[in-house]
Amino acid sequence: MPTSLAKIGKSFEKDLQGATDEKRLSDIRVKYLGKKGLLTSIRKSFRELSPEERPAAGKELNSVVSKLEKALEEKKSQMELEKGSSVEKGWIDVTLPGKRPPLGRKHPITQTWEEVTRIFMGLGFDVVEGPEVELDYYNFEALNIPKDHPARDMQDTFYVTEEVLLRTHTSPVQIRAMENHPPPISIISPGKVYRCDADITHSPMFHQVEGLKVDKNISLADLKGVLEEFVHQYFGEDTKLRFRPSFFPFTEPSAEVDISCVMCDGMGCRVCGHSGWLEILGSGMVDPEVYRFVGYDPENWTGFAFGMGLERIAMLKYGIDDIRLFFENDHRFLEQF
Ligand code: 2U9
Repeated sequence: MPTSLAKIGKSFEKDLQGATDEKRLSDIRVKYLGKKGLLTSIRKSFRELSPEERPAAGKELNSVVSKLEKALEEKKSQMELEKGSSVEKGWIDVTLPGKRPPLGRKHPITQTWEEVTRIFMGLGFDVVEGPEVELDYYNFEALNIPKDHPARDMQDTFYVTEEVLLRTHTSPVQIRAMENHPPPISIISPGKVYRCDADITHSPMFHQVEGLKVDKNISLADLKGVLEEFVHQYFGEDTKLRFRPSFFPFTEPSAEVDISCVMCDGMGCRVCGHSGWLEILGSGMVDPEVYRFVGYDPENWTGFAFGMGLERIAMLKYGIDDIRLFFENDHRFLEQF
């Protein structure tokens, strides 16, 4: 009898281990504990034992039945637990660091915008923004570019109506600011501008920062000082500047500013066309004619202005050779900033 019980116990353990679902568990219960089950048939066989033998045999059998019932209950609870979520199963270590979602970053032009405005704010300039859809008057007329002026051909303009257009530079922002504020004034105007032009260095929409400072006794020396400080902060302390005479209808005298090539340090390379210099911006003393449009007295006030393309200075700083990369939103490009 004990041998037979031991055998049944072993067989039960094996069956239980192999049970993967509740149906199988129920079959095992029937096989061992059911009406015609193995242990039930052993209990029936006790009739053949003598009255003295029966109590001990019964006790041993009851103990085995209890063990089997307990094992079946435990297995059932385990199965129910496994059916729940990972947290219910108790398998998750909630103290482990979570999965970090991939983080976005600022567009390189936004970063350039912020860096440039930070530098000029440090030099005492306020930041002013204005409309991208402008009147012909603010974009051209008040900047000393009348309708028949040849300078209008310099910029291919997107016109909305005869008098309304997409601004071709942020200069109208400065005109509006001067109209509303008496001198002295010291502002920069970053923003989107539009020109009908597209190739590897030109985009129909690009970003500019223009600056304007009008005060008593402002001279070219002030302009040079401010631009030198900007270039040193943005491109590096060792960068050299060169002022070349130029012409703009709204500044007189005018100068274009070159910096020593950031790629070859002025030695001459493919990027600077072997000249050692890169053109980065235009500038000059505000033409007294512009003051007439905004009601400033050119006898009392002088000032300087400058303008630069954000894409251009970012391309030079980071060695980017195609402006379209800024607008394609290819993550492989954007991720590098
Ligand atoms: C006022 C008076 C004068 C702003 C200026 C430039 C020279 C200039 C270009 C640089 C590259 C535009 O992005 S670009 O194509 N700009 O060369 N801009 S002076 O002069 C002003 C502005 C406002 C009232």
